[in-house]
Amino acid sequence: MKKAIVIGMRLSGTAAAALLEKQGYEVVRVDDDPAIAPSAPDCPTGEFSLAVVSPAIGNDHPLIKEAEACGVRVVSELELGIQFLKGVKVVVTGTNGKTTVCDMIDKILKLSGISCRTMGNIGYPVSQVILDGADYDVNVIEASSFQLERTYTLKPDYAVLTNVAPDHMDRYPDFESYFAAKKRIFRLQTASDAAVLNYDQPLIRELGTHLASEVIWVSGSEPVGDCYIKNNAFYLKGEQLISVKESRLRGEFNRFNMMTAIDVAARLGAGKEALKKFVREYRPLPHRIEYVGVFRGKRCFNDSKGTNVAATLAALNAMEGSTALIMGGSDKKEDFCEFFLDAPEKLKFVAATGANAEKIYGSALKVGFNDISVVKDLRDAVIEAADSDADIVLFSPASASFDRYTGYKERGERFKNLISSLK
Ligand code: UMA
Repeated sequence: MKKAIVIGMRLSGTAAAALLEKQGYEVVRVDDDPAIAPSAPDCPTGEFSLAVVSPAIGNDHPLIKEAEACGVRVVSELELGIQFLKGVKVVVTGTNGKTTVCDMIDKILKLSGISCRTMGNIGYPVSQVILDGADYDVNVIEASSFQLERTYTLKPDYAVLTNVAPDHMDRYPDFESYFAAKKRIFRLQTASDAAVLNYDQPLIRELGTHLASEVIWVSGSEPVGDCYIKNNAFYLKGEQLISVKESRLRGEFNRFNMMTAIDVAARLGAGKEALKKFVREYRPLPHRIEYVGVFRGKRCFNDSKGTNVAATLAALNAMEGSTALIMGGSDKKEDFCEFFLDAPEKLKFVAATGANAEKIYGSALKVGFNDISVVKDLRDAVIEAADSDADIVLFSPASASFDRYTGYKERGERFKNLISSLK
């Protein structure tokens, strides 16, 4: 019997192991958390013909190194799952906005009566979709850089790169390595596939000049693609679709996300009425610049999904008034000096909390931003931010959540609970 090892046993690992068993493999499950599974296999690594790694497992993990040294094929969970996917593959990556763009494409296609489902980094492993046994005309796959590593057969019909900025610098030696993982999305594409690219980022514009795929540009500033904004209205193929004002989404980046989704969905058969309905009705996903109510007279926004500097700057720019920002969490080796230098004037106060709070504080002072304090926990941060002179409280950590929470969702729920329970 063929033998496989699965490393990391939460959502991805559990689904991958079950899928492998269905394919006739004897599966050994391992995890560094002893409460979940043994940390090492009970047989020599050379006995495995395949190793499947969960996204959280870094390349320097000893079991990966050992498997490679023994000549074992090592693949990501995404690579395992996609081999069995039928239907069109829309794969979305990028530093920020990828979950939103996937969700938007999915919503438009559903409004158009096209069978589809979202999967991947959005929270549902591709392997689990295969196990579920349902086929979709369109698979909308959110792919993180972690999942794109160790993919070898991924050939999306549409490969979307929303944007790129430093992130996960705790995992990659440098920005180039992170970007290289993202670029794997285009590796096997040919002229019959499409790359949907951000025209406004020079790095991505340059990338577009040497891809084999057809390039579809999306721009927030120039009408270079099929979908663009002119005179405050969304246009598609030269025809006015709907006024931008009919959408309730905040921030330029959200309009960019919408243009991306409209363009891709229209190519997949979405009708004009469905596109208009989408613009009118789409609401932001939880934890993304989510309005959560008023506390001590201040409007409060939960942006717990703001896990890197670029995302937090985008959230800050979307605020309509002077803002007190709550930030901090587990550190991803980002440069917070840059953050304070780039922050708009509306940033009036920062309450830093979490594992990297002192680092954020030091960076702020270093570049002359002095309206900052380090606080014990999120509760104190909410109180300090609300009692500051700013009109708005924004919780957008620019950091991962794993110092105190299981993920950005739990962190965002905690913030929302504080806003509703504190007096
Ligand atoms: N583990 C080890 N050794 C390690 C590291 C982790 O054994 O060195 C174990 C942990 O003990 C744990 C398991 O691995 O049991 C965790 O693996 P995982 O985090 O990969 O867990 P999953 O539940 O499979 O979640 C993953 C994605 N997680 C990450 O990329 C960190 C989820 O994205 C994704 O939704 C899910 O697969 C389904 O595809 C989350 C995420 O934070 C939302 N993504 C990052 C982001 O969006 O920035 C990339």
